[in-house]
Amino acid sequence: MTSDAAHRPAAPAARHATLITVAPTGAEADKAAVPALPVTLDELVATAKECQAAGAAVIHVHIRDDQARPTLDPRRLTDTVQALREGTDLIVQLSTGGAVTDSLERRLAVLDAAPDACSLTCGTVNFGDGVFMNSWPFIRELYARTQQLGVVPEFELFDLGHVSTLHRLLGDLGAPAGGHVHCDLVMGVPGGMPGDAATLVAAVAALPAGATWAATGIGRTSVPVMFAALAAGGHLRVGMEDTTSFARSRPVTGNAELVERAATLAELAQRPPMPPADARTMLGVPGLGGAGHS
Ligand code: KMH
Ligand code: ZN
Repeated sequence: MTSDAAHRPAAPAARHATLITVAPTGAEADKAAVPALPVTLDELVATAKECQAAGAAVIHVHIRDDQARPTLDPRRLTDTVQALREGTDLIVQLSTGGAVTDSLERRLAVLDAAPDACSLTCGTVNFGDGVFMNSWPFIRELYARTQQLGVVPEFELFDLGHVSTLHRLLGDLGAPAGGHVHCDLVMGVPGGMPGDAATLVAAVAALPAGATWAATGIGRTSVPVMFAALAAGGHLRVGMEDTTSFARSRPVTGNAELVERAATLAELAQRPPMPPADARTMLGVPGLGGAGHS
């Protein structure tokens, strides 16, 4: 299936640098089991600053409540966007996926916090023992809202069928806010596409023409997916949302070390980390004038 929605291809410079997204928290890891997980606003901002210094340009954000449980509380989301803008130059991408237990209304309302960007998953997927629900009407409604509000979506693709749905979405509703299509292949979720090079190449071949893409491998697929993505000319997402082990029997000590490793590999691939300002240009995210943006 193809889509011919006109959208802006990435500038050539995008091929010479690596966009690194950090996903520091997620909705699944348990703070009690993973003490290094950033769950408070202070912890999140501190992590964000470290990750920016290490080479990240985008932060994919899930937040927690006072008991460190995942939440989509509107006030907390707004405060989080503001604090990250004040403290960093990172593109603030709020998760609209939340946790598998979140209601669709709450997930749609995430956009009211006015982030720069948001995740937008293009289909339902088994997610461990749960089901991550993304029906076609929900995907359409969420996408239309991103267009109305000018929030730049990142299309999250957990399976090859999600790529077909992305084509359908662009064909029906046109180009995204910002004018450019950027995707994230989320690989190795139990229930989704496997995290290996052959699957990555197949998924990339099916993407809309001119789209840019990153990949992230869940758990032990993290490192092989990183190598495969760099070899295929893609960008990277890393973070404790996706893996809490740095290596076999070696827990992650903090998100910054995952970003540092990604940045090192990107340098070796001769595509060094992309600064946040260049990432804004590539993705079509407007610049901001806050304290973190001086
Ligand atoms: N926590 C997963 C159920 C997203 O952020 O948009 C969904 C997820 C995707 O993490
Ligand atoms: Zn997420």
